[in-house]
Amino acid sequence: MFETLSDKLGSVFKKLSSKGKLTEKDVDEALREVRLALLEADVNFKVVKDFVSRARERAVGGEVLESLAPAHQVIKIVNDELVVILGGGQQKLRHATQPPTVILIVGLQGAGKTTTTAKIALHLRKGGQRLLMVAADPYRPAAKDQLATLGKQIDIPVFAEGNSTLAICSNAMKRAKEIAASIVIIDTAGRLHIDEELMSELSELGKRLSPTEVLLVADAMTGQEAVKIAEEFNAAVGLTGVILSKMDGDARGGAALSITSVTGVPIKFIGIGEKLDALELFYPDRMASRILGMGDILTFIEKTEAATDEKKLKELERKIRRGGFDLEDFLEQLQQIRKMGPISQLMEMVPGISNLSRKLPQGADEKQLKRVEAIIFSMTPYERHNPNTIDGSRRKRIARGSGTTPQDVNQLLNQHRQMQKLMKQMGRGGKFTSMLGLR
Ligand SMILES: Nc1nc2c(ncn2[C@@H]2O[C@H](COP(=O)(O)OP(=O)(O)O)[C@@H](O)[C@H]2O)c(=O)[nH]1
Ligand SMILES: [Mg+2]
Repeated sequence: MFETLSDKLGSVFKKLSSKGKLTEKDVDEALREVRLALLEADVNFKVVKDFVSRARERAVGGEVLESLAPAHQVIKIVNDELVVILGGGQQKLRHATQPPTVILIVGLQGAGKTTTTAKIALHLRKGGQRLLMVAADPYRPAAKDQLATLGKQIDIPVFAEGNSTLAICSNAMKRAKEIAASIVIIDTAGRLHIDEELMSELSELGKRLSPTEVLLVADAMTGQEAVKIAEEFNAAVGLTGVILSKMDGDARGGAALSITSVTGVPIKFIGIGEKLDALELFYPDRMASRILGMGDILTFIEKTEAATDEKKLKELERKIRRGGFDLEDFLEQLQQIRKMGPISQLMEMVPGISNLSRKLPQGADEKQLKRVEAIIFSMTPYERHNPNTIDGSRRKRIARGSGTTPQDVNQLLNQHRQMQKLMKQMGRGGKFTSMLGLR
């Protein structure tokens, strides 16, 4: 899934990350390569064009270029925009207020409708629903047999009585009542190509049944053809969702990356194999990070964002400007950093911050942090606010209290002084937070 695109984007970002500071030209060049990669992945050209222009607009702003990790900011922007074209948030299946919920499955022959019908039934039964599957294809007896076989495999009833599509469906609704099914999934007949007859039959079915969901099953491997099919089905019968089947065999991903932007219809599931459990809910954000293969960096950016309390930062900035960054703040800062996970790992993830880490007190690792905490906890509040008053005898007392040596205490005081100086420098002009790349 998305292998080609992943590889291409990976090398674009690797090049970008190796640069450190970025110019507008660097960003443009990278985005040009992103554009090519998307086109090669068979993404709709209009979608690509909008994608690149939105990404560029966000990426060449001063804040990104001046941040300490501009390459990662650019990656984040590309990630965000991927999420947008993939549809934004996850779209759940709707349920009827008055059961049964009726799900109409439509699509061309061979797209995977029958298989997907059984997959969805299995998926919904896990959620505690009572299901009925309907083989609404009076033309091909084999279609009914296929669904019946799948039904047996997963022990879900299949209904197929009637001599027309409409008759089968209305009989099925009666049966659903009898067995108190909460969800009815209707597998309709397909055609090799879109034709008038199929469309008018489906649109008639839509009027009669007023289904809760009309889901198009489209073969992801057909790329832009799948997008075209989705447009036509949407115009004729009104889709509430798309299921992209055969994603497991699709290395490019053009259909997935275009279909929602072009049609406005969300992808609700993807099929990732022939087996009946090979169905996944579609999460645009997870898909984007899968494409970028940058889960770790995105996680880092998220963690920093989560661990950063905007109000506290503001307060800190004010203190720094006043030169009042005391040991209490020092401790709090360290704890904030610690919330983000193992420091060494975090520092490695972001080149900008790894530069900074060299300037931070040496050896700011987990063990050190614990010791620092112990030392500060052994101080009185007065001492924490006024570290300059800590003389030899106080040092000894604090060392004893924290199970450390007076040298350790001394070292901490030096580190604090160093950090205070550093922060005062960066605090000028309110640059402290952007220095950490947190904005
Ligand atoms: N690899 C793979 N094969 C699939 C997937 N979904 C369906 N298929 C296969 O596609 C073929 C056609 O599926 P079928 O459900 O009969 O399509 P229908 O004509 O639309 O009902 C079958 O061989 C399925 O096993 C999928 O997500 N991945
Ligand atoms: Mg079928």
